[in-house]
Amino acid sequence: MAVLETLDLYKDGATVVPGVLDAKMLAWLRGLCGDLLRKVDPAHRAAQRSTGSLIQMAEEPRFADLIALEGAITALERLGLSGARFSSGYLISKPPGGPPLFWHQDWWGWDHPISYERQPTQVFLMYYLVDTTPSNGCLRIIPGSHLRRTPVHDRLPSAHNQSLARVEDPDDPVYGSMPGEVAVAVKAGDLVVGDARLLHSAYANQSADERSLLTLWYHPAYMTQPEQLRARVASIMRREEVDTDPDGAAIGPFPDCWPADARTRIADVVAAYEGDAAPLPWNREPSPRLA
Ligand SMILES: O=C(O)CCC(=O)C(=O)O
Repeated sequence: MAVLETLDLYKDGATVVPGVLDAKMLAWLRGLCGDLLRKVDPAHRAAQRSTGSLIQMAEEPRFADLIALEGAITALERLGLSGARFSSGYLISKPPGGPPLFWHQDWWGWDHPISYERQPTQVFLMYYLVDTTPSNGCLRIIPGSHLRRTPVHDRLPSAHNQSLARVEDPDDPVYGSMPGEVAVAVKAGDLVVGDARLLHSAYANQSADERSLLTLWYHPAYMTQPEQLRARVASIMRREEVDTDPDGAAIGPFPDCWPADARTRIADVVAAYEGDAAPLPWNREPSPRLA
């Protein structure tokens, strides 16, 4: 498999910013995530074999310091992504022996013309808590697939579904190698920034250790994004998306469900919306309109 030495966010759809988490923050996050993962229900693990267990950050106010992390906001600014606001995040853990993640892209706003512009409207910030390689389940991407339709788009079903998450058919090509794939191996504490439109996936975890990842969604230039988009983003953040996020309703509206001190720490970075525009319709079908 190919490994590119450097990745460009705009050209390739993702990039790596080294060492954004210092040793102290990394150790603290490993402790916190280890505690949370010990409580994961085995039934959830079975239902989420491909993705790995998913724990919403909205469930744990101690993630406030990561959501508002200055080093990450500065890294985004240096990448030309100022004014980014947070909507949601997950602790994703792939246990030893965990299968590959299915190929997918995460953008849901394909009905809006902004989806076809070079500047991303939604990016993931991924922090792996261990060094990653293709042997323990590192990220893999199809460079350029955020802006350009590729043969891989035509081989994929529409986004996530339960059968894919359970790996009911391990021979489905959606888990396999794809033409043009590139491995994104990182050091623990590096930050991977990626465009939500990018086709990506992760290798199987063939190691003896858990491969944990904290992934957070941010929306650059949020206050100048179209109102319909902001209305949808804010509704995702408040966990109102019961169709697409069945666990969300149980947690309660975010960030209101957090204690006041944690809410204060993230106040400047949350994707609030007070207007009355109708939310943009949810459409995760990778668009045939891509060039
Ligand atoms: O588990 C990984 O490495 C990638 C996770 C991912 O693709 C996602 O959160 O959309």
